[in-house]
Amino acid sequence: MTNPSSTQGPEHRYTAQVANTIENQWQKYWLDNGTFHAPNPVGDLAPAAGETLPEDKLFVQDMFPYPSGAGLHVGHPLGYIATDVYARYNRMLGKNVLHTLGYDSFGLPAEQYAIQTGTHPRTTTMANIENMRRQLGALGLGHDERRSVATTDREFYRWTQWIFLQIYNSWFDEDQQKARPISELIDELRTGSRKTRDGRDYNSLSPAEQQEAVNDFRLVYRSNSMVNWCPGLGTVLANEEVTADGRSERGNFPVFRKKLSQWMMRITAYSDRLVDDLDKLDWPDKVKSMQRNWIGRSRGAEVTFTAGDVPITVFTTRADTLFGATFMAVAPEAEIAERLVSDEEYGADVDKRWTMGESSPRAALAKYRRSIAAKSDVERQENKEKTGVFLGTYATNPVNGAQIPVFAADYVLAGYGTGALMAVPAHDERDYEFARDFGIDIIPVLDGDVSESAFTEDAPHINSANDHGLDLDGLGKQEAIDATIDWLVVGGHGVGKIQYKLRDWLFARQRYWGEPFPIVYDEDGNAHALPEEMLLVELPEVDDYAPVAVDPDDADSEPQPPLAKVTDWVNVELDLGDGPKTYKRDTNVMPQWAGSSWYQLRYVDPTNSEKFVDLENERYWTGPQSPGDVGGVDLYVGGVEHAVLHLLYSRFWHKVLFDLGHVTSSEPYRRLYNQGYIQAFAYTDARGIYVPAEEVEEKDGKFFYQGEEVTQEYGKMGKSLKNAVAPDDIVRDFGADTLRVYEMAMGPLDTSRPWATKDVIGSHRFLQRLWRLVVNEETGEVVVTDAEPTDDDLKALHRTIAGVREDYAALRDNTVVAKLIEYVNYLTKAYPAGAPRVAVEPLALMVSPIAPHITEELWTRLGHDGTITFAAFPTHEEKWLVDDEVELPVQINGKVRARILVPADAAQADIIAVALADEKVAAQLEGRNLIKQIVVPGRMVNLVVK
Ligand code: ANZ
Repeated sequence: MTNPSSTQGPEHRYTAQVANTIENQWQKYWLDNGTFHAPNPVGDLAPAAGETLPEDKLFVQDMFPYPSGAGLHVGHPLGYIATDVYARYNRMLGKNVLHTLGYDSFGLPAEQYAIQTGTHPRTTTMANIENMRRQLGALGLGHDERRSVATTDREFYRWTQWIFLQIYNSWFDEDQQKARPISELIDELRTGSRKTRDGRDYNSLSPAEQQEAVNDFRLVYRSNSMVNWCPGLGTVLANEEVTADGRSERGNFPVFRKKLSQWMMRITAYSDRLVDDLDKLDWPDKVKSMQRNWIGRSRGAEVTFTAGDVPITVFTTRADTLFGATFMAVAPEAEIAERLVSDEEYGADVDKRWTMGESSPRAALAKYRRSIAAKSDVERQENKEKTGVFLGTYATNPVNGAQIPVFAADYVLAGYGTGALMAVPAHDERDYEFARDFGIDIIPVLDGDVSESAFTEDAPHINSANDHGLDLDGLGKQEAIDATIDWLVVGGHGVGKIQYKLRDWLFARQRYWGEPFPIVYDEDGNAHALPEEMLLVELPEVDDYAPVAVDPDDADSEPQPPLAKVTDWVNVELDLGDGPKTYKRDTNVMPQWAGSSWYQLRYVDPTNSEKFVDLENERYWTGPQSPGDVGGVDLYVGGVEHAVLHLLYSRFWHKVLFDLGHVTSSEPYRRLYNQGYIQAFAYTDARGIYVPAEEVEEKDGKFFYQGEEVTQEYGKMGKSLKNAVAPDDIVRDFGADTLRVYEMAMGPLDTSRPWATKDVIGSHRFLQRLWRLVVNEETGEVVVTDAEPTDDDLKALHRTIAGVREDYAALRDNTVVAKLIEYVNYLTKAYPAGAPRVAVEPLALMVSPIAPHITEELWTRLGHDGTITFAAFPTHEEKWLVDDEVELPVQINGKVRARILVPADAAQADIIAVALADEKVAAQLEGRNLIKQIVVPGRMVNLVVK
């Protein structure tokens, strides 16, 4: 679609061509003059001599993009434009505004591309960044380009490795609830004021054992953990990357659950702080609750049952339902299953559904384990069909001595709680399904109906008393839980306990395009962290980026990362304090989340070669603003899809850095805003193949492509859906300002909306009208006059100012545009031949955050020097906001019977007079006595009659 106004009309009309010329000029001006350079308190970016640092500052940040080769479509910059508008508005309020955009440039796509083509990922990544910079640059985003970093920059990932070392060299002190340097731990272990994890005396250990004892505390540690191993891709995968049928989302290879030694980060140490500090953040409730659920703190109890002489401890949030526990279940792979499984044959009376057709529990357990090996946790939790085998063992319920069967069942997760549960089918849905399928008793202990499904609501307890002092009958939930836990504690059967769903962070990937670990191994295989001075550990150049290929179906294979092949890099001679020795480098790389876990801090001090960020710069930009404030970036805008992983990891890293005294803020992002998405229609033909959306025509509610009817669907925009619209094309056909206005006007920023190229012209026409208020389209002359504005003008102006100020501050740019359109229309109608300058200049200022280029141009034409960027945003005068007349409801005996219009400053007596004269009021009063008349100023008139 082209813009008709770009080719026709008077010479000085605002056309796409004019827009493009102006836009290029001003973008060059901004760059040449460093217009968006925000000064720092200290260091390279400190103000030049004679300049001062504004006290008031604002740090605005976007979730940075992955520089994909596909380039941008018009949906991508929605959030970037909104933050730019907000940043520009705040510059006009006199604030020092930090706004830039970096690139999250490590990661799989560049590496996959390298594997296919042999091009180095750095080459493709840099080219993609260049292309994105060009595309975004054309939109006039006011970024401080000096602060734009890429996570693949050597000067960036040096510090990512440095932060890794900080975390590695720390431990979490439970008593102080904070990270402390590992050296302080060693002191405490030596003096005996702290015990090793296994309780042994530190000083009696061998040096290797001491090392081990210290490693047990580190915030980074190696663990043998269950991972999703995908031999076909040669790497382990996150749960999210595995499909429901146990295959890799990319490549569709089999994925196996396997125990592998992996680097982990102890994020779970921070569970409580990560939950509790959410209350201090200005974030969408939805995101907060997603984080709460992800961390999943449950308060409950651990209860110990006994099976012969084997104790089975379970975690339960409902200790009060103990009398309804009719079986127990353990995770099939848990070690406890091994200890519980009976070596006897199944008795003849054992239900056939319980045995998988085997004659002994041991054989049944082995068979069962094989059948579930490939399932992920998510799948196991969700699977509707409950499966399991009887272990041939019975356990004693501590409250009533009942003998209940113990099963291995895969809906029990090995990694949660104790890996064992007491099943209360009457009141737990999963237990109910299992009991129903396996023919186990369902005993209600809450007064509700359990004939069809579990009763999970609150109700008084029933069937819940024993002869040993526990009587819950009639009690409500919390009282009963408290009473049960007290009883269990006294009898030594249990303790109160808090559980978390959060797991430690698997921090290693067997890939190439990521940050190498600053870790080496000595001859005995002991890991050593490199000293800071040995950073950067540069990613070596290789010819072959692929992981060593292994048989995709070989579950017993081990990952062999691409870096393992670079032997002259892997083997190094280093002096780590005890003379030169040969070491082997760790060949894993960090996950893509690493760089994004701290990039906001590098924006603050991008060129600092001494520190990752200077504390004084950090304090200025992200330090706490008031007592109790957690600090952080003032506004962070991005998609809700990052609600957990990225935003949890960055909070974790930030808190460690805070604990160690490297930053003054205890949270990375004070305020978070999730923008919606620009969506689009896509069309498929009869074969289900996408056809180019822009060539589809609509006739009577049906859609046609080259004469054939096609089907419309609505959703994402993307190259593969053939419905992507490139910002470049819209900029070419209408100008960047039009694109900006259109995207901001489409709807509230936090909702998703459909793109419609045909509607873009509306935004363009608005800018043309704005242009005409300053420039005569025929002659090019400036048309504003020195006439005095009328009262009506001033009212319209000041109302607009007051409204848009509020809207800009609240990121309601769509209503800003609506108000500005109204004001432009008002002036256009009132002054066909030229409006008063004092009514037009504030308009240019108000539009400039959204449409910066055209307003720079108009500002110059109106006779101002330099950029509009720092011109003061207009302020309103209160008196123009007061209405001359107000409408008041008239209530008679509490019911509104009429509405009257009175002068805003009318006296009470006059208001009553107007009210009584009103026809409807008069009709109501007829034949009755008025006994009371009250005027609530500005609000209403109240009459009482009898
Ligand atoms: C008895 C009971 C009765 C339970 C009842 C719930 C309802 P949240 O709240 O998510 O923390 N559970 C314990 N360990 C488990 C494991 N390893 N895998 C799967 N489920 C496990 O969940 C805690 C509840 O989940 C616990 O409380 C336990 O079932 C189950 F009416 O115990 B409950």
